[in-house]
Amino acid sequence: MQETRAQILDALSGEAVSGPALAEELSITRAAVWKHIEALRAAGFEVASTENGYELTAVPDFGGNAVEFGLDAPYEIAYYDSVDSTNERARELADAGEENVVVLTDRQTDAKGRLDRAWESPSGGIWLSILTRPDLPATQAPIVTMATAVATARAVESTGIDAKIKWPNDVLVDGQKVAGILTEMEGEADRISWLVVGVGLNANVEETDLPENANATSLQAHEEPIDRRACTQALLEGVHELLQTPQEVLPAWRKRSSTLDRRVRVDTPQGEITGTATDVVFPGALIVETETGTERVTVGDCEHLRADRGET
Ligand code: BT5
Repeated sequence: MQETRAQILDALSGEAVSGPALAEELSITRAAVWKHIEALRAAGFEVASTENGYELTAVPDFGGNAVEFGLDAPYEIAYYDSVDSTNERARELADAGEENVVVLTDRQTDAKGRLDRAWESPSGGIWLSILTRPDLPATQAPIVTMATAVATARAVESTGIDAKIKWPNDVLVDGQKVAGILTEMEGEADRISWLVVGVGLNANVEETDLPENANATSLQAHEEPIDRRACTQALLEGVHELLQTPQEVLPAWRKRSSTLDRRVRVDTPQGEITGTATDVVFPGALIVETETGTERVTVGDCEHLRADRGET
């Protein structure tokens, strides 16, 4: 958001402030204050003119300005009403040298899941990609994905809904997928150049707009209405906070895991592994006890098996 407008919003967050007082505080003219207030109104902020001065009475429901306002994380928001894929936009920003930018949109027309699968993104979801340049070797990138899964689960919890995480990074509500994460990066083995972590969270979307046979759900199906602005802020703040304290990521992940202590079948590039998932270890590998020994799985699609029904 434009710097002076952000300062005006900050100033108005507590109490009403008069035009002259704002002008003095920000070292701008009264006419400039008026122009900025008009621009904020046009952007959806409700600023009342009272006898005590300007008063902020409402913030837009969603959008770049809404999410940036009051956000306690160092990310700039690049908002689109509609975009092909936020990960694609973020990759372009990475190529242009940007960092700490979040591409956010209301709907996507060509969004991606892992392994070239498609991701349905109707209007009303929280579809975003965080572009950072973490000071990590490429091999440790999965910890960023794990942190994002925890932050997404916590953001869901902030709406009053219980969330679990299925390895590696699906967020589930009542056993159904409510969010997915796609991490992409570029760099040398010893250092990541850029990393884009994309999150698709089915917030205010109809379940009927989600793919059939995908066991998908939306937050809206469990609790209404979902405050997308607050939920997005919680998610971004959670990611930022966890990346400062990486040692907290796996304990928080384990606490919400729906995979640990279960029979699983993991489809990996090296073949299928079946056994009991016993732990997750840095930077995000799943430990599976199989009949022939202990396996440490770093990538793959995981299926939970029902112990009581055999491995079908
Ligand atoms: C994922 O892939 O779960 C990662 C999804 C990442 C999407 C975000 S949205 C913002 C950013 N921009 C992008 O272009 N992508 C990221 P995967 O584990 O491969 O799951 C994909 C499968 O989930 C599909 O094959 C469907 O079966 C199912 N699916 C598709 N859309 C879904 C949805 N909205 N909710 C739940 N399941 C869905």
